[in-house]
Amino acid sequence: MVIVLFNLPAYAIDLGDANGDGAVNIDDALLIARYLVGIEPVIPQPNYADVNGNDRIDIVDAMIIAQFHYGLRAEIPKRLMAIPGANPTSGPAPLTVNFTTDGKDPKGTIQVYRWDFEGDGNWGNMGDVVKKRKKSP
Ligand SMILES: [Ca+2]
Ligand SMILES: [Ca+2]
Repeated sequence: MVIVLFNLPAYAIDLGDANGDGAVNIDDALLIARYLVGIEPVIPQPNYADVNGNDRIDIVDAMIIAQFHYGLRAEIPKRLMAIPGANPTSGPAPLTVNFTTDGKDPKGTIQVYRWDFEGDGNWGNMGDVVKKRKKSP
């Protein structure tokens, strides 16, 4: 039996959804603009509002979102959240694999890494490198 691990995609989030409605559009740009002049007291998702990543929410972020909304910008900036990896990625069972991740947190520092190898919602707190021994799938 040979175990082959799928390449896991990096998890990235679209920035710009400041109001948290699941879409990046002019409403987010207007929300930021209203927030900056004091009409709106809070931005529901401030970590998504700083689209240019300069650690400030300002009119440039609103302009980038507006440019995206009106088609003047093809893509909205993304922020990479985690880069999962495995080594080795295949081999005969039983296979011992080092799972790794290089995570990014928009808020700053990652406090804990959690892994759910069984996919059952039970998360184990471990480090950013985890060794697992896999039997046959
Ligand atoms: Ca939105
Ligand atoms: Ca910004």
